[in-house]
Amino acid sequence: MTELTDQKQSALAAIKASPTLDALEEQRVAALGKKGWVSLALKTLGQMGPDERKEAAPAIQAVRGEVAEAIEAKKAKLEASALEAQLAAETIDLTLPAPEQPKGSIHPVSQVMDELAEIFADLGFSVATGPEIEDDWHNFTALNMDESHPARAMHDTFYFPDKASDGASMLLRTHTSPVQIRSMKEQGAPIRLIAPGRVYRSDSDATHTPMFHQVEGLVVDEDIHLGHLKWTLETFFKAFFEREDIVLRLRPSYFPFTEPSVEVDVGYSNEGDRRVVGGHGDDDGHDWMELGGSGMVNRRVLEFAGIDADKYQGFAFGLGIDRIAMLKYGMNDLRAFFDGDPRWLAHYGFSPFDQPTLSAGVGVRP
Ligand code: FA5
Repeated sequence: MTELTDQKQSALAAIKASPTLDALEEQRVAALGKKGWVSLALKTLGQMGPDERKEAAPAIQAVRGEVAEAIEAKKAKLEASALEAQLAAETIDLTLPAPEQPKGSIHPVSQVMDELAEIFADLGFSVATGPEIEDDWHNFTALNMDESHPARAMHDTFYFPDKASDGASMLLRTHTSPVQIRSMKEQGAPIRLIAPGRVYRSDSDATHTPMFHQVEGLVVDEDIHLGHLKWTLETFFKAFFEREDIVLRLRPSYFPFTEPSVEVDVGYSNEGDRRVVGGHGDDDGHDWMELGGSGMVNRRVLEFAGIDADKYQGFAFGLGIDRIAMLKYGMNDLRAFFDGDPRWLAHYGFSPFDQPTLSAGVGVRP
């Protein structure tokens, strides 16, 4: 026992004198480690008679407790002083001037989404959202594309391998049009909304990417006709591109969910390596760019969404947000939008402080 007391005294002294956490760990191993002197002392209990053990066991445990406690206390002390030293060494000089250029910028797609919302809010539209993981019924069937409809094949759909618990096929939505169905079912008519968001198709080249952005527009009310659609799109594009000489071409087209259907092209010219909107696409040096699809909502779609198609009519459109961003800000490759290259963002990005407003201009450059 006296030997143990001696060992304890010198261990406590060594612990107290440990200059670093590593030195302290060495002391811990020497005392409490598997082959440490405390552990060896505990092992001797097995060879003792019951009376001897009754006396020795609590004494050894007490030594063990005292050593462990001393180690913990010293450890806390060493850690606190290490933190103190770090804090003292890592000072920053608050008198240094702030960086001249603020870091970080808003992605052009986010900026354009804010611009869209600002312009359409002024026309009385609210903003709706829907899930990107969609079921077959909302993405296709309720939009008048039943399972055998050939238009389904044009969407290059990403399907999930497993079905939902109710047996529905699940997919990444191929357009924002399912938000039309969800919103009409929830709100009924009349309705006036836009729905911007991500959509997915298995498609890739300079003007197509597997993930891109669309903005859906939907207006359902009494006595709505194609003239309302044309006026809305023209008014929107003039505000968006901030010029009056925007010429739209509405081309007859086909979508299962609109009847009649029209594709929307805008006139532009090439100035250097930059496309600039404006003017008639058939003039010299001008051309047309397709920005989206639109039309009068097919009455079968209104019926699928539970709306009285004898009382209400509607128009809808779906525009490619990335395409209109390219046209407005003069970019020529859509794939760069999603490379995440900070140099591209530094060039095309927007200041976080530059919130689009109708009064200050929806497209102010940083
Ligand atoms: C549609 O997606 C219809 N839902 C649009 C619509 C809505 C029509 C409401 C009628 C009523 P479309 O597949 O043509 O239509 O796509 C619309 C626009 O999205 C295109 O004009 C184009 O600007 C853009 N777009 C389509 N595919 C891609 C892609 N892979 N990458 C980038 N933009 C794309």
